[in-house]
Amino acid sequence: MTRRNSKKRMGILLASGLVVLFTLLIFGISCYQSTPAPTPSPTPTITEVEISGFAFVPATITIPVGTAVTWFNKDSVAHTVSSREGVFDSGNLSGRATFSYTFAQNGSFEYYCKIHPYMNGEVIVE
Ligand SMILES: [Cu+2]
Repeated sequence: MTRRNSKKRMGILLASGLVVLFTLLIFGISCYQSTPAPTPSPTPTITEVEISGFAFVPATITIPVGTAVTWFNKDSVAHTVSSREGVFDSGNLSGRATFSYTFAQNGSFEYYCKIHPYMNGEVIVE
């Protein structure tokens, strides 16, 4: 083996090393650029219903089984949160008062205010 040959070898080694380095760099950049946009997190379950302006807001909510829902009476007058099937009934809920109920069964639960029967709401339990 001549001295020249070993120099050539060193050159090839260096060149291939550079190629590997360059490839890694390109790969790294492309990986960085192709990072997928973060998947939108699922909309959180609404478990709080406001009683505001003689209405349940939101009027309809969808929750998983076993979820507790809290109604918060933001009006200054009394309301009730009364299931149409008699599953739950808050009784008179004075202004600023809250009522909670845990839905252990799935189904659709319609409710209303006994004082103002035109106030309607629904809890869908999935
Ligand atoms: Cu009412």
